[in-house]
Amino acid sequence: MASSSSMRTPTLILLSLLALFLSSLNNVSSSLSSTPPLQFQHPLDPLTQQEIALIRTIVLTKHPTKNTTFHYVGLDDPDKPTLLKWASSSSKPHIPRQALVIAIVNSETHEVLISLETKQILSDNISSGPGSGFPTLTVDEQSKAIVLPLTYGPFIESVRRRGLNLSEVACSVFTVGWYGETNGSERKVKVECFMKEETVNIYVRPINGIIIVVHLEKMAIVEYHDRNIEPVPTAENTEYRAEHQKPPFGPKLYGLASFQPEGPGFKINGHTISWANWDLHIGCDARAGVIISMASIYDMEKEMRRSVLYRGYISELFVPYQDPSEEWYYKTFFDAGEFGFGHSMVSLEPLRDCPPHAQFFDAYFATSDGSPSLLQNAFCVFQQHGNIMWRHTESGIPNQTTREVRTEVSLVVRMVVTVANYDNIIDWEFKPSGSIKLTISLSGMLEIKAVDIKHIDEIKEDQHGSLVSENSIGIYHDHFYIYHLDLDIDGEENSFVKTNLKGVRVTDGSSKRKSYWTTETQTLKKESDAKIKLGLSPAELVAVNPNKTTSIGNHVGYRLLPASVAHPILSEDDYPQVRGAFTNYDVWVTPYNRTEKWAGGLYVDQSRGQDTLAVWTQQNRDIEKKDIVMWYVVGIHHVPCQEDFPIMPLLSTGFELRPTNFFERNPVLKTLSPKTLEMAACPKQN
Ligand SMILES: *[C@@H]1O[C@H](CO)[C@@H](O)[C@H](O)[C@H]1NC(C)=O
Ligand SMILES: *[C@@H]1O[C@H](CO)[C@@H](O)[C@H](O)[C@H]1NC(C)=O
Ligand SMILES: *[C@@H]1O[C@H](CO)[C@@H](O)[C@H](O)[C@H]1NC(C)=O
Ligand SMILES: *[C@@H]1O[C@H](CO)[C@@H](O)[C@H](O)[C@H]1NC(C)=O
Ligand SMILES: *[C@@H]1O[C@H](CO)[C@@H](O)[C@H](O)[C@H]1NC(C)=O
Ligand SMILES: *[C@@H]1O[C@H](CO)[C@@H](O)[C@H](O)[C@H]1NC(C)=O
Ligand SMILES: *[C@@H]1O[C@H](CO)[C@@H](O)[C@H](O)[C@H]1NC(C)=O
Ligand SMILES: [Cu+2]
Repeated sequence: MASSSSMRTPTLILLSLLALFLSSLNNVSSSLSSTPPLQFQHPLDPLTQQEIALIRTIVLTKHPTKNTTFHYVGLDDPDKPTLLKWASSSSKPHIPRQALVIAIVNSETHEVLISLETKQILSDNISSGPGSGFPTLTVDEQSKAIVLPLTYGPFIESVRRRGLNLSEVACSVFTVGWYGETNGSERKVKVECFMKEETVNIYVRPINGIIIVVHLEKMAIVEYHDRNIEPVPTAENTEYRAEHQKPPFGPKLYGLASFQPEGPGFKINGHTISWANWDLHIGCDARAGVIISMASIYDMEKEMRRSVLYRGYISELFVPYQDPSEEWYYKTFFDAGEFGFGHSMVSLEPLRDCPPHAQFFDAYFATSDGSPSLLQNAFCVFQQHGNIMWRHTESGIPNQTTREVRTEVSLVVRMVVTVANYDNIIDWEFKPSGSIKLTISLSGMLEIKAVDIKHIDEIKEDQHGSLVSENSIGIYHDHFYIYHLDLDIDGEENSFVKTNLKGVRVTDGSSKRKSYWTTETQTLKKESDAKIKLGLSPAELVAVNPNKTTSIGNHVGYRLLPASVAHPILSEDDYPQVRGAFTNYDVWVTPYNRTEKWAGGLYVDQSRGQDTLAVWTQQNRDIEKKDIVMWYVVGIHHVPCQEDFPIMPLLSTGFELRPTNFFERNPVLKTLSPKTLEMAACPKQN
């Protein structure tokens, strides 16, 4: 007895210590997981619950009808000069808050500007007529549209004819696009249905061959066709929920206990964050999702804070599918303008979507009746560990090996935007070296076309996609994200410099080499100079401050380190490409203009390409020594493969904004590696 209990006690102590440790971890993460109390209001802070409720009252007082629906409610951000003055003043004079509402009142689109101070409508304009496109769809009207087929006689008949169970049908809304119609248009969507029987992975079980058009103002089906073409793929092997999978599971992955001996590493004040040498503001908008503003970096050598990015966000996401058939041709989506990137944000799951110690932020958006709706854990902020910041091993000095390694820690802001089948994981990563790394990762489901083909040998004609499972074609498509990046490199007045790398042939016998390359620098003067297709000839693209140089004379700047290049392949005169003309170039530079926010236009649903970045830049304005905005397109051509089925592992791409002669030298030379503790291995509990 005595000997066995003395054997046992240390193990028990260890286990209870472990339990204590783990529960303290849980406490830390739960105490951090709610939005901190608002300590002060930054002029760019998102609308609060109370403000959205107030806006609703103000709008409905003017338009007291059940026919008023709210399609966008957001902060009307203050003028840039006003905001910069506010930021540089120590007294922080109050800036009156204003909101912009886009509402449809009796089928007319209103743009309502509201003062939240005086609680008054400052202006209420009706947007221009046919051809200008329609506002973002509301979640509410989509919810109403997707149940219409379930009580629609001809659809019930189509389902019965296919031998399907109507109770197992789930439908989804698709925008209709624009295909050259010149008369007026009405707000319509297409609805497509899927089988949810024996799976939650509805997108891989489409009921093909049916076209349903819903008129949104009438909220009724106005067009219906059934070509009754192909059988629905089976539910077999489509599940992704762990509890619906059969063993064996694997490969086994091992976890890591984590704690922060020195605290969280960042300071949060409302929506403003200070971390290491960075200060930034994180806003959140129904249309854009996360907006990074006024990111600045502290320069230890100059002993001053220096501006880098005034404002950055994803302005539009264009996803054209490549099947020209009657059932598919129209699938050319603009996820930000048609569905709202912010409205499509989803709650993040602690410890899975974001690591331990992440700080989560909630967001409020207006529903279609204008009332505020809470999205918990809308985005998160965390420190990312594990990479090397810089290193060297020096073995060239006899009898003296030198090794110097500095560990990197960076700050990540993350949101997930799920528009129907696809999940977009959007990261902003800030590094102590001054780099900002932007990563886009895709996950979720392919859009599947049902076919009567079980093996690639049976494919007789172009299926416009890849056979990814029996009876299932993953249709070819692209994802084009366009970032709005208002860089303010050490001040607003910037220029954009293109340094071409050009080959030189040695012809005079001066070298044993026959060729080499050198650089040729060009400051871009007009918008037309700055329409750049990457990958055709090598070039460095740098936003510089023409008035500021380093001590040895280089202009201070930030360089774009692009993602791998993917240009649109559609003809420029094809209707979707006219609407998505902002993808015709990879890089565009415009002079700052407060109204130029949405690269695909303010009203994108059924737009005709009249209000895109491609149109604005026809003004060919000066961009030299101006407050400039860089627009950068990140594209992915997606030829689906079997690994994308039934749900695709993350597919990532990204780019970097990197200081270039911004600092006098490596700015993290004297940044020491953080204290990292390696805990003794704890005994396994079993
Ligand atoms: C709603 O708008 C329609 C026209 O779009 C109009 O016929 C109807 O009377 C309106 N309903 C109300 C309650 O105002
Ligand atoms: C409404 O129109 C007026 C006059 O054209 C303009 O000054 C104002 O900015 C517009 N309001 C909005 C919200 O666009
Ligand atoms: C149809 O689906 C419903 C709901 O899942 C189920 O209760 C019902 O038994 C199904 N009917 C048939 C004929 O399979
Ligand atoms: C526009 O014209 C097409 C045919 O040219 C017609 O089918 C459609 O109904 C018209 N739309 C409207 C809103 O008048
Ligand atoms: C390096 O160390 C070895 C052994 O300690 C010694 O024999 C040798 O002379 C040293 N070389 C130099 C260059 O110092
Ligand atoms: C930039 O430099 C020029 C000439 O050195 C000067 O005239 C101008 O005011 C400066 N601009 C800014 C914004 O500092
Ligand atoms: C701002 O942009 C709009 C749209 O491109 C344009 O009509 C307007 O002239 C621009 N304003 C200025 C001051 O350039
Ligand atoms: Cu894809």
